[in-house]
Amino acid sequence: MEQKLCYMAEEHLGKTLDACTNQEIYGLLLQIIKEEAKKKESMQGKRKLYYISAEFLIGKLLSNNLINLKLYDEVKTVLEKYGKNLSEIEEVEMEPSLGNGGLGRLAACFLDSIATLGLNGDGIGLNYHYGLFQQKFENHLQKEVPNPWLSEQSWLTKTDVTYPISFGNLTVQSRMYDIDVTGYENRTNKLHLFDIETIDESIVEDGIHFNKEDIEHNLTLFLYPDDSDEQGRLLRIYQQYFMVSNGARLILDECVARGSNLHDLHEYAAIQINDTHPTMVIPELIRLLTEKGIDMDEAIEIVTKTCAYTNHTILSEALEKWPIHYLKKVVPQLVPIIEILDDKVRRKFEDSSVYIIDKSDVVHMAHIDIHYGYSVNGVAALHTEILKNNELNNFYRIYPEKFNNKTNGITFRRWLMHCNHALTDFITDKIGDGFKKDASELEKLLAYKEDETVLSDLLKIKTECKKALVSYLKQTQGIELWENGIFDIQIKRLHEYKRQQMNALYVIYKYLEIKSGKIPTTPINVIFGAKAAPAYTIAKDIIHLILCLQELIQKDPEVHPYLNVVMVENYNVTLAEKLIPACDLSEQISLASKEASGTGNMKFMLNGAVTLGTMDGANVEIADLVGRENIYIFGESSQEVIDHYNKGDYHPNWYYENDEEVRKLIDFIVSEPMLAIGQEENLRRLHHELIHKDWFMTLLDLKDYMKKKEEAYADYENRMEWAKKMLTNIAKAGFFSSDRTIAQYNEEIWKLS
Ligand code: 26V
Repeated sequence: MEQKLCYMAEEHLGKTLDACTNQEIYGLLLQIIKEEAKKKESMQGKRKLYYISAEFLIGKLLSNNLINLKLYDEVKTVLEKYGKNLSEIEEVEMEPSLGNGGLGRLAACFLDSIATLGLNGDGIGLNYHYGLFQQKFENHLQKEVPNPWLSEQSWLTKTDVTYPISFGNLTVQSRMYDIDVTGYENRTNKLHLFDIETIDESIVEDGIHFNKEDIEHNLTLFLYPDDSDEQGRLLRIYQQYFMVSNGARLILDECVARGSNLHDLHEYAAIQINDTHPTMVIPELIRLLTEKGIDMDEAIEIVTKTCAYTNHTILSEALEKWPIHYLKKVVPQLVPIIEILDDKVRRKFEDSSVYIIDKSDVVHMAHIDIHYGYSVNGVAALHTEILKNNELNNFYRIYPEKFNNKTNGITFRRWLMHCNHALTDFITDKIGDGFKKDASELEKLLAYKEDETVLSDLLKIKTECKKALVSYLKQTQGIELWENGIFDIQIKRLHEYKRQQMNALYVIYKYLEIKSGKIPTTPINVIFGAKAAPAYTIAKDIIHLILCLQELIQKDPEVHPYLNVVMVENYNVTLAEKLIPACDLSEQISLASKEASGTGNMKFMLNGAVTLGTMDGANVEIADLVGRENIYIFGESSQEVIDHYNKGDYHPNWYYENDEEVRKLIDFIVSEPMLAIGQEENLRRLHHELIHKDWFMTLLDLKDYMKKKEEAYADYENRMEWAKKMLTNIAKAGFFSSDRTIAQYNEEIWKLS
């Protein structure tokens, strides 16, 4: 490696290695990694998986690829010899902005595990030039600006694959770009990202605004462009069809090249539809097959044997439905096919709730997936049960055999080996490195549960991670944290169901407590990270509340030494990698039944944080694994919550009127000191919302939450007992390796040969 790097520096840059800039070294490593990855490409496997997703939140790739190619230590040592620092070189890399939240990050973890397990499977998505917006804070408000992450030196490789893609009113020419997906000591797969060459970044002006009708120039500019108007919604359909039409053509071309006669397509391909955004791949494949001479009924059957659907949410606003006149405008060629698919359903079933096109002429995308796919899965045990028994019960009764659960997972390469070297070394030292390939081996750590030396070493590692975070945030965002304090962290998309507002109300409680002289034994850092969808008013008001509290507390010398509240700007994968290792208390406080799984909860657990959470999503499985003494559970159960919705008997006003303490916390939002810092309109709107609407029931669980959190903070003081909880959480995290999840997808859904 030393020779190679030195040679390349001379050859390409005419310099010695020590004279190269970090940017230049990054460029050299990029090239080396691409060469090494290429050596591990493989044609093995007849049936191939295609994972189609609107999002792939892959994070920076340099270290990840070095780890997976087993080059990390060697490269690091060589660079050190020449006075270079790998983590500084990492800072040069821009984080790809190809995802939004859990769904996109899951897709990235899955690609890593698919390659690691040696499975033949590629990702298919779009190459958004400005990705998801970049978040800025101005006057305590979120402002959105473009996120130009693409640069000259890039992991993308331009390919020769290009297709003409026709919409109702225009045809565009696509181009495929590939990113290598390196498996841990295994094969290299690909992430195929489609783009158009006529894209014009200069049409974006004033934040993230642009002409939404200028499809030839805007198609792949942004992930989830604002859909608060019709043009925005049409643009989403243009994007989705562009993604799946390219994907379908690629799949057919590849399968034919591998020997398929298309009648046997399902023997060559399994297509996993990641939520409903890629649903149009079903009618598109049917269309392409019939174009090639296969008759409609057979085409439908072939596609049904090939496609499988994953549901990631029960929130009705996220279950996509498109008025048929939108589809007629953007993709008229699909409309007759969707009508045939609907017609077949109507002939078979009387229950109109399972129709594809409803009586208002709206197309229910998930219904297409369920009728015309062979598998429907939820992403955690509880979520799948809710789908079967509530949300999708009418479908479950028709197709019980299609429904299955695949509890989510995370790749330990990124979420342990890359983001927490100290903990990885500590574990390796205790139980060997078998856990890197077989995560269940982490359980061996339980042998050290009573070993005080080991436990105090674990605490020391946590302290080191806190120090690293403190200095990183100081340097990059000018944020001050108490390194000797508790690190209480909530990082995830901002949504009312995730209840960041409940955490903020606790902050108010703590602020008032300290003001009244009740000083916490250990200083507390409450850290938030979250982007709100640009058109989601209340979510943005919650950000405003948190930023105002941040300032209020920072400027209050009575309180600030003991309580510190911060919201990191532009929360992304890179920040998550720094925040998670430093965390003591992991906030997973969604309203029970609403969080399909959560995957941050798993990352925190693996890094030795203890969860404070509701019995929701995968928290339920975490609680089962670690036992109630190693997790802080509060709040009403999913069944109780579902009953409240059914009966319509939750009235936040009741809590406000009848509980003086709750009223005090809520009224603080519009108190004088808050109004002196923030915008009256935003604070009043949120105040009103919490009292009169509160669709996600913040006040239902608030008191219980506050009590549990106090209990957790108190337990933190007994360091040895806390360290035992940490160790147990790490030891039991093995189940949440995405290698396990992917092995199950393969055994039960994909059956790749
Ligand atoms: C839906 C929509 C609807 C239109 C506006 C933009 C938009 C963006 C994303 C979505 C899909 C939401 C589904 C989602 O992200 N679900 C999350 O999936 C994670 C991985 O399975 C899971 O851990 C989280 O609990 C779940 O919320």
